[in-house]
Formats: sequence, C-alpha cells, structure tokens
Amino acid sequence: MGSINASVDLRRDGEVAVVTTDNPPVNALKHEVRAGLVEALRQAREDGAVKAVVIGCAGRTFFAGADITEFGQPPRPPSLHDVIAAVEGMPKPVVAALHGTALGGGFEVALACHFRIAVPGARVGLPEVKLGLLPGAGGTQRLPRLVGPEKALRMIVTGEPIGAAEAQVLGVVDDIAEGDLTSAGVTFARRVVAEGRPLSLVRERDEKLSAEGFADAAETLTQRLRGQDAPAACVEAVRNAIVLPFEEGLRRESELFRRLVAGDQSKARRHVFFAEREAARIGDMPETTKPRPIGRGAVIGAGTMGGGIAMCFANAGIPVSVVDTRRDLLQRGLDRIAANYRTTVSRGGLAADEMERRMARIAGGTELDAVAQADVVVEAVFEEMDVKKQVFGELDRLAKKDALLATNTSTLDVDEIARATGRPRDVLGMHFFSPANVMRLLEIVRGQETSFDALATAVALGRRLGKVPVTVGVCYGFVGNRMLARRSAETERLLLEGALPQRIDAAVVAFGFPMGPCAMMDLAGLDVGWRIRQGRGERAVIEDALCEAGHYGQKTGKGYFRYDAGSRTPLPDPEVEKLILESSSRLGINRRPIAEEEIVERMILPMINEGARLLEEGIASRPGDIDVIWVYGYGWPVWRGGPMYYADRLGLARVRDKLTDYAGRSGDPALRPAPLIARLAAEGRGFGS
Ligand code: 3H9
Repeated sequence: MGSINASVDLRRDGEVAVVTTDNPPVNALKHEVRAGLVEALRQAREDGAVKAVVIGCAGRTFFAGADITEFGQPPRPPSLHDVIAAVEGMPKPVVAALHGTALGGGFEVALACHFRIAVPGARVGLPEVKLGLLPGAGGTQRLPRLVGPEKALRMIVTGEPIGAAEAQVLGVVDDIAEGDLTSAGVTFARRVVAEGRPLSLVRERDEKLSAEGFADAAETLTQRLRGQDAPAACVEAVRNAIVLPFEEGLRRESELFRRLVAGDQSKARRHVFFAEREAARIGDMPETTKPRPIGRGAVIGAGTMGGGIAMCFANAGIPVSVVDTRRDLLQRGLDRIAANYRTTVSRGGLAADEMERRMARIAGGTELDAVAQADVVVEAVFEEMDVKKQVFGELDRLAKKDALLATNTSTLDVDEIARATGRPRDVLGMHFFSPANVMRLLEIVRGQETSFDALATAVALGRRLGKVPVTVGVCYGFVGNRMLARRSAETERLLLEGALPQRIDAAVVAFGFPMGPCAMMDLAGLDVGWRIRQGRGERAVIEDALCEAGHYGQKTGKGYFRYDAGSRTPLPDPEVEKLILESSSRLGINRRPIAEEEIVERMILPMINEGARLLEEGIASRPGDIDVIWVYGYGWPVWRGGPMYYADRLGLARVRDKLTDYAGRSGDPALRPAPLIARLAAEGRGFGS
C-alpha cells in the first residue's frame, strides 16, 4: 500500500482499497499510469483484507483517455487491454468514481468496472472518432451491451459525451455522488460488499443487443461524413457487437484501431488536436502573464456580426450590453438575436427557459456610455476606418481603466485604430467569423503595442466563449482572408479558362470542404468584396460583372448560382454561364475543359503559397496556426489536417514545381513559390520540420 509510482497511489480505507491516479492535467493513461494501475490492482487482489476497490483520479478529471502522444510510438506493456483485464479479473467489486470528463480509454476502463458512480457534473463519452479513430479498448463492444447498439453508435460516431444525469438514466452510471467523490465511492463499495451484490461484468450482458433501428441510425449518422474512414469503422465495430461473440468483436475492434491509428486521417486529426492547443500559446509571452478578469462585456454595433458576438457572451454566461446609436437598428438587432435563439429552441437545441436566461444577459442601449461597466468592448461597426477611429476615440474616453478594447475588423489596420486611443496597449483585433455565434475560429490580431496581458485576456476570453483563438499579426485580411483572396483570384481564372461554378464547387466539395468557393461567396454576399475592391481600385472580372447584374448571392436569390425562394440549395444558372462565356470571349480566352485534379490543385496550392508568405512575414507564428484557422474558420476537412500539413504530405518539392508551372502559365507573380517553400524544398524539409 502507498505510492505505487509517481502517478498512481494505493491506500486502504478499512476494507476498501482506493486506487488514485494523479497525472496532470487530464490523467491521460500513459505507460506509467497503466503500469501503476496493474500493480495496484495486483496488490489489492492479493490483500485478503481488501474486500472492494475504488478507482478514481486526482485533479480536474477522471482519465480523459489514452495518452495521444504515445500513438505512433512502439507499444509499451502493460497495454490498456492489460489494465482492463486486471479490472475484469478482480474477484472483488471494482467501482469507478468519475468526475470531470471520463473519455475514450478512460471511459473504457470505467466500462470494465463492476460499478460506476459519478459526480453530478461529470461527463462520459467516446470521442475517439474526433481523432480519426474508434474506441480501441473495448468501448465498441461494452457500450452497446450497456445502452443498446443504436444509442452506443450515436455516442461513438458523434464522439459527443453525455452528462451524469443522462448516463444514470441509461444505466451507464449506477449512482450520482453528492459531496466528496472518494468517500462516496468507498461508501458505495461498502454497501455492495454488505449487500453481497453479484459482480456482473458488462461484457457478459446481452439483453440490450438488438439490431433494431441500427441500420437506419448508421445510415443517418454517417451520411454527411463521406471521405472519412473512422465513422465507417465505428459502425462496423458496433455491428460486430450485435453479431459476433464478445472476444471476436474485441479482436476485430483492435484490428480496426491499429489500421486507423496508422492511417493518414488519424495522423492529420491528431496534428490538428495538438495544433489547436498550441495555437493558444504566444511564443514570446512571459509565463507569469495573467489574463484580466472579465465580468461584463459590451458590443458596439447591433448588425449581424455584433448580434452574433453578443450571443457568444450570453451563451457563455457573461452579461453583455449591445450598443447601437440608431434605435431602429438596435431593435432590429435584438429581434434578430431573439429569432436566432427561437430557431435553436424550435429545433430542440436549447430549452426555452435557457433561452430566456440568455436573452436576459443581453441589454440593449443607444448610448455609448453603457461601455463604462464593461471589462471588454468589442467594436463591430461599419468597416470604415474613420468610423472605427471615431468609435475608439469615444471608447478611450468612456471605457474603464484596463478594459480590453477589441475591434472586429476583417481588413483594417489595427495599429491605426489603436492610435485613435491613448491606450494602444489595451487594443487588439478579435476577428470573429460569420455567423459569429456558430463559427469556432477567433483570429486575435496583435497590434504593435498590444500588451501581453491584453493578449492573454483575449485568448482566455476566446476559450471561455467556446472559440478556438489563434493569434495573428496585422496585415490586410490577416491570415484566413489573405489566403482566401488567393483562392478567389484562382476561382476567377478557372471560370475564365473553362470551368463553371458548379464544376469548381463539386471538385472542392469532393476534396472535403462542406461547400465550394462559389456557394460560399453566395452565402457571404458578393457585394461585400465588390465594395471593398471599389475602395481599393481593384477589379475581379466575373464577380464584378455578377454584382453589376444584381447577383449579390443568396440574399438576392442569385449569385454564382440561383436559389429558389426560401431555399439555400445552389442551382446552376444559365444566365451566369452566359455571362462567364461572354467574359472569356471578350478577353480572347479559348475555353478548355479543366480536369478535377487541376481544379483542386489550383484551389489549394496558391493558398499554401500565401500561407508560406504569412509565415515568412511573421503574421502567422506557426504552420499549425494556419491549419487551425482553415479547419475552424473555412471548413478545411479536418481529416486532411489543414493546408500547411497537407502541403507537407504532398511534399514541398512537388508544391514548388506545381506553383512554378502555374505561375508560368498564368503570368501571375503571386503564384511563384514563396522563398520559404523554395528553401525548405531544397533542403528536403517541410513546414512541420
Ligand atoms: C483513446 O483513448 C484510445 C482508446 O480508445 C484506445 C487505446 C488503445 N493525451 O484540451 P485541454 C493534453 S484516444 C495526451 O487544453 P481542457 C492537451 O494536449 C483519446 N494529452 O484541456 C493539453 O496539453 P498542453 C480519447 C492530452 O480542459 C492538456 O492536456 N480521449 C490528452 O480544455 C490540456 O488539454 C480524447 O480524445 C490525451 N488524451 O479539455 C480526449 N488530452 O497543456 C482528448 C488532453 O500541453 N482531450 N491532453 O497543451 C480532450 O478532449 C480535452 O483535453 C479535455 C480537457 C476535454 C479532456
């Protein structure tokens, strides 16, 4: 008894052995933990005075899963299967005591125990699919036996955890622990011993193993996950639980796991997992930097963007004032927020009383002095420098000392905006993506004078709002939109050379994006870019012609595509086709059929090239940051790891040669390989090295 190793501790509380793991931050089941658990269970088994065992964790959570950093390394026994065999082989009751998030391999250990108790706030789930995997330690065989195959499949294919209350209703959790979890675990274990309750193992149960509804559920759950290997493997494994004996199902699960973990898709998703967490770090920030407390927010501008940002605050439980100097616009904005919430309620995504609570956190006002109480102000007014500067001048006068002053600009110079105040150290960009209450990406734009604690505050706030914050430098379009501009330019060229919108979009969708560039521009509104181009004296032949013909996108029922009334389905538009063909002929371009492969390359390589320039200029700090931006802001297929990761998979020499070819053919110097690509390719390296 006592300390088993640096991570695992075993102590006795009367006749109950308590095994506690402490491997911060999330108690991942690394080698030392597995070894410690096996040894602790051996000792508990052999100790005649021990009548029952409680397995729990210190710190913020029960085991959050296998240690992902060990994937791809040579396996080091004992494996997770060995831990589970030690649990199941225990002739005395074993109780898992759950708090925090019992996920993946962690939940699988709990499923092998005879009993599970959880604190009310605990969540349990099998999120492996989000890493391009399936649960590989028996989860696909045990969970269906416990909750039925259909429900298990839903949990496994979506990867979404469930709360303790639902887990109890489903029979996953035997009891909800009030008060101290370990004491509750010990009390529960004593009761089991005193009552002489039989030790049933989940693997031995089959009363819920029915195929009813399974095929339909599998179809519905996977139909939008085309191109991805893991969901199909999850379906196969759960189906095995119905049709095969337990041991055979387990063996097949391991096979599928081994195949997926070695595959490109899981590697790509693991890259994004770590890149996302890395993105929250700011390289030169002193470790002692503390974010400022945020108790109240204010949003200036009640337009679509401002309203969406206010919803983010309200959803995160932070009271927020929305200020718009025009009463009619303010009212329209507040009505839009309420309508958005009502839609979510009607779709079952939100309880009506929760909507009321969220609405109650949003206060509308027409006077800017409402910002005086706010710890953070996000400006989302018209995208015009003079207007923004005027607002920031006022904010400087009205906002409290140390308030974070953020602009939601997507194009303007954050440093110039900061200079409109006497406190540029508190100013930065918080670039939300539309719709702001849905899209996870948050570009945090660091100005020349932005202080570290302002940056730390923005990152912490971003995470609290449920966003994925990535810090970028100041330039036109920042990281995401500057790369997008390259794709848009190439879309124009492809349209002029011979492709039609539906063909370009189909190629991009086949690559894995949820929508193609033309449908995306229709959704965002073509007129937005048109106005910006007019201001900058730039032209885009086809897009400008479309705007001149009133094709603003979905809002006018026609853009690159046409839309039936009330529908968002893009339909090919003969009028657009005519306009494109005329544009080609006016410019003397002989249209030609363009292969799908070429379309995909031309949609992607110019973006990678711009990404390399952003790295050279220090606007993006890490290739992984760019990957995260594209995955969370623009629908880059996460199982392809992001553009810079994808470039490394292609090989930078190939990227360089292709770009050189396209630059030569188009005469566009922007397509010439960025010096960083040329250098890395010459050295045989990639962005990731
Ligand atoms: C699995 O279990 C396979 C089995 O079925 C079969 C095996 C045979 N490993 O997210 P955070 C790190 S697959 C290693 O910021 P939060 C993370 O990188 C696994 N490291 O905290 C970060 O490090 P750093 C199935 C991990 O409070 C730090 O912990 N499980 C792991 O916002 C804090 O993370 C999952 O997929 C890990 N498993 O969220 C769960 N997990 O500070 C994955 C985290 O150096 N994890 N780290 O940047 C999560 O979803 C979240 O981390 C969690 C906490 C919700 C737990």
